[in-house]
Amino acid sequence: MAWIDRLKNGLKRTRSGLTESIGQVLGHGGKIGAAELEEIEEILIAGDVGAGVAMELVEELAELVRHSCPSGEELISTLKKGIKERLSGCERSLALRNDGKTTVILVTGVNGSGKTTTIAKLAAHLHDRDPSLPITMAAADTFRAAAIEQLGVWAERVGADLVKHRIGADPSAVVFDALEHTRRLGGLLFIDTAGRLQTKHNLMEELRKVERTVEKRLGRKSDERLLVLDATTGQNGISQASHFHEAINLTGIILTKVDGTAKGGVVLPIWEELKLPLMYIGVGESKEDLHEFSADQFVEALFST
Ligand SMILES: Nc1nc2c(ncn2[C@@H]2O[C@H](COP(=O)(O)OP(=O)(O)O)[C@@H](O)[C@H]2O)c(=O)[nH]1
Ligand SMILES: [Mg+2]
Repeated sequence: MAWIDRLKNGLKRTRSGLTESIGQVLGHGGKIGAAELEEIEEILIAGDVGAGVAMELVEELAELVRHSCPSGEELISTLKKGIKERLSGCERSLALRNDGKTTVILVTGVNGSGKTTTIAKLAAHLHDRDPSLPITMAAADTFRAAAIEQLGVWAERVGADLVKHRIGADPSAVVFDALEHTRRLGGLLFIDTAGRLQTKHNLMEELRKVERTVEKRLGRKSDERLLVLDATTGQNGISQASHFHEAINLTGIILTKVDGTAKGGVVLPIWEELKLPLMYIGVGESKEDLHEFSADQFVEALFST
């Protein structure tokens, strides 16, 4: 299945909750008045686009209605344009080094958000693109034995090297060894981290320590510090993100499980509030379900019929 069809499929729930409801309000052929506009605002808010953005988008529709007698189609295209405008600038590709040094990609996020499987998918994509690229994975989620094993299985499938210690080991020590391993090898290093410790404070401290290890060893920060965000957590994810951002100064977001929610509109407040690039979007469990985010594709798929 082509990516665009997977994306459409993945956005099914958001489309039926958000887009189709709006279509019903706008498409009935009658006059669009205050009641209809208010209804649309409520639908947008329910789809997690955020109250501020919902109000602005509806204001643009109101403006159009004041000056002309637009068709439902015109109103929808105004809405699409408004959403695309607000997402503009949010896309960015993974920054791979081209100086022969290892590209270090630190992957963070709460438990179950999809860190480990996303690393596996990204590694598979990058391996497909350049099979000669050495890929290493560091099992810095030492909190659970299963986490180390899971990463090991993925590493083997992709043909990546795995650097691991025992359960309970210091994640920074794993990272130290992984940096040593990749020093001569170059290529890519994915650092898989824990999403849950005894407290949020401990988790953030641990991530800072991992980052300090990279800085000490390489004399620079990790090249990417990504947050894997589960779309089903909706707006809560944004406050989560700001904690991670505070701790390690994130460079980008990967939004997973968009297929599991009707609140895919959350991409708007993520970008509006965090101003962190939305790099990849995940709409399912297979490798093909993860793809670079495109605002244009996203909006078109969202409003497709
Ligand atoms: N439906 C769906 N499931 C996903 C997606 N991304 C990850 N998952 C699933 O989420 C679960 C937790 O993923 P995992 O990588 O172990 O999370 P971690 O705890 O952050 O490492 C796994 O069953 C993944 O297959 C996605 O985009 N859509
Ligand atoms: Mg994991």
